[in-house]
Amino acid sequence: MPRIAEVRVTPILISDPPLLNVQGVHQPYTPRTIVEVVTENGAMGLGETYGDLDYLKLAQEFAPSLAGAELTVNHLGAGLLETVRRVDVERIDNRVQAEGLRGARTLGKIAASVRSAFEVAIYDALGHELGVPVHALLGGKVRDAVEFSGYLFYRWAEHPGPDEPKDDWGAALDPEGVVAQAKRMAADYGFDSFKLKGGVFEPAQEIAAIRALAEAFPGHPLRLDPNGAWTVPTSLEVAAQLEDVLEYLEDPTTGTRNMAEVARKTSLPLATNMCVTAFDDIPEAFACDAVQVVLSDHHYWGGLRATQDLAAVCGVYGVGVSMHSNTHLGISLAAMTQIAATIPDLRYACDTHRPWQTEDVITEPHTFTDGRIRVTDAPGLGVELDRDSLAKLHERWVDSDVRRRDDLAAMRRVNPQWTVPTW
Ligand code: GKR
Ligand code: MG
Repeated sequence: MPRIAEVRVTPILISDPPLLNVQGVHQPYTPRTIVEVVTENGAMGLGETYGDLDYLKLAQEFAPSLAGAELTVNHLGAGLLETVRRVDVERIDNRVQAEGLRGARTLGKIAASVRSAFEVAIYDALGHELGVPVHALLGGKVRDAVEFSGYLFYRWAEHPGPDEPKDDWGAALDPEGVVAQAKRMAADYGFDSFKLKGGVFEPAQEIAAIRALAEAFPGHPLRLDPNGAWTVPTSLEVAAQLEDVLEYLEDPTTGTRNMAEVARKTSLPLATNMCVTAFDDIPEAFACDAVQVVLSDHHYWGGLRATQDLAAVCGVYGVGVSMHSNTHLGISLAAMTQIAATIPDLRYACDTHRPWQTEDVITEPHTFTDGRIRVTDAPGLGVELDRDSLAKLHERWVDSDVRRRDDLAAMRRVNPQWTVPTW
């Protein structure tokens, strides 16, 4: 087995458009962490995960311990858990801090998210050593292309500050704006299904937007995700009004009990990336049938193999599997595509933030055909690091004081009185 010679961890800041959600608005720049694993034979593997300070500190503390280790993934868990206990982790308020959009923060989940970047990088490096794609290391692909859904966001035309990144998507603040965004995504990327990030306006407005989408795209799978912004009665009201057009309703409310109550009283499947976000959450949630679809995410479930385990457990319980995404670059998209290619019963198109990120750290960012990404058989993840771009985005991180995603603070630049709404 080849050994690891060196591991590099690089924090970067990437530009992000002013996308709205229940906790505020995306900042002009958001952090990511890039991991490079180099083997003694010179093969290289890449990984990517959250860039918020706690994740970065943990990755930086842990990385040196891998030098000299075998290029395998099984030793990652224990070492990381031991390191995370040493790192001074900040307390956050899930309700108002963007991490809460992915469910409760625990030490285990921070470690899992960091682990995922090292695991992906090791699989990538191993793939290069052996000349095989990552999917082959995970048992092999069961499809040649992975379908993604278009991720629609209410958004402002631009960030409030001068000299902040701009794009040409324009504002989307009403049903017409949402439909125009979906039409452009369908034309440019061929997406067939759409997810609207809700929890931004009062539910009646978001119901109108979904209705407008259903009219513009008859029969296409649609999803609405307010990130737990609604009470149980509001969730039931929305579900009743959209039962005929939604493929699933994602995290209408927070907490397993509330989700279970909604699930009992609607025929719509409920999906989640907030209530079941770790293996520990599964027994209670599945026992009370709180969710019918779990959104996997190799970042916070702890990597590619954990995602396969999650899919297997869901299969046993008859719970569907789909895939969640957060702001990400091409290394993560390559990993998402490789793992999705290996999951037999992936019934739904995966989420991706891709249209919203225009910068990347790989030389050839992915393209979508008919809303799908072809599953490469090239060695590893099939992507190559763009060193100049990595250096430039790292330089931006060095020159900035942005060290975590903070949608609430970004919103308060415009409206200092703003608080997280509940309907
Ligand atoms: O990017 O604003 C966002 C999303 O709200 C993201 O943070 C969520 O984690 O996309 C995610 C979701 O499905 O909840
Ligand atoms: Mg969600």
